[in-house]
Amino acid sequence: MVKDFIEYINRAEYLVLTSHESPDGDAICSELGLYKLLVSLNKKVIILNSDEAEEKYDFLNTRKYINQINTKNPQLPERFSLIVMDTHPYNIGKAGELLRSNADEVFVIDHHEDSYSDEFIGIHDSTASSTCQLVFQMMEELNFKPDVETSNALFSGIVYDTGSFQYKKTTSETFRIGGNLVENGVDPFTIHNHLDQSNSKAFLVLQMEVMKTLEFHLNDSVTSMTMSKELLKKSGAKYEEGQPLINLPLICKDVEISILFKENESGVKRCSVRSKGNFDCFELANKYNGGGHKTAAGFKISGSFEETKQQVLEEISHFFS
Ligand SMILES: [Mn+2]
Repeated sequence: MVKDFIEYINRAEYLVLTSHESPDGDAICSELGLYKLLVSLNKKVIILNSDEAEEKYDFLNTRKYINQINTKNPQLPERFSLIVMDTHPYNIGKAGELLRSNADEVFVIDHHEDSYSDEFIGIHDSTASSTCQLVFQMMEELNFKPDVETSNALFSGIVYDTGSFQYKKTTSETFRIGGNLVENGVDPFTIHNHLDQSNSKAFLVLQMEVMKTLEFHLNDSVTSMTMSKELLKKSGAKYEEGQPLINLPLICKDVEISILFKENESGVKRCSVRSKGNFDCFELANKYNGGGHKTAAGFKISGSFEETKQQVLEEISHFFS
């Protein structure tokens, strides 16, 4: 798989790395990791996303390395080769049109379940815990040893996508890589402090407000919550900060599936679904042209929250019958 990657970057004059809308920990950190690898190979490379990275990732120097369309536009060459990370090339948000239409070629590095057509070459391993894991494996094959800054990023991305080495795709390989990164100088306690204990007050208020919307369905085995743009405004939190809230109801033993309806500042509505492992969230999201993994998936909504809620609960009810 690394052979394809090497051939791809050797053909490229200039590389642009991008990822999905509202980039999460794995998206940002895998970009940072690959950026460092490409720089070490003397490639011209830039990271350009549709949306800004959350503030809590500032300790990884995201402001220095990552650009955003509209707010922090970099000088792009006329033509370039694109690398899409942690998502499908059609899911890269408002930067998508510019990036796809000016890219000579597209390469994908991803671990989501989505099946890719032959349209795109890339590294796609849905058994990997995270895109950061795939990036680390590529580094190893290319004999690149990440420095502390890069190791901190990769470790953070893995921690984010595995729920601190606990979710379903966590394997001995994930721990081996985690161990390697700690040997490189990562301090897990410092990372925990940055990722889990550095949220804003607004996030805490948002959590309280979203929890007030909690409803139980199907004999308490399913919960739904709604994070509207009004709640974002009321709390002062940013949309991206609301991402972890979907996990809260899963602390309850009766709850198998958690659904979060969310709306960003500009009114784009999404539905996220999480399960404890028996219910296939990807299969559900796929019916609505979304994507993800078995235990975590999501899709965009065109109708109202209420309408989608009824449809989704109807779909899920078959699973419990
Ligand atoms: Mn990921």
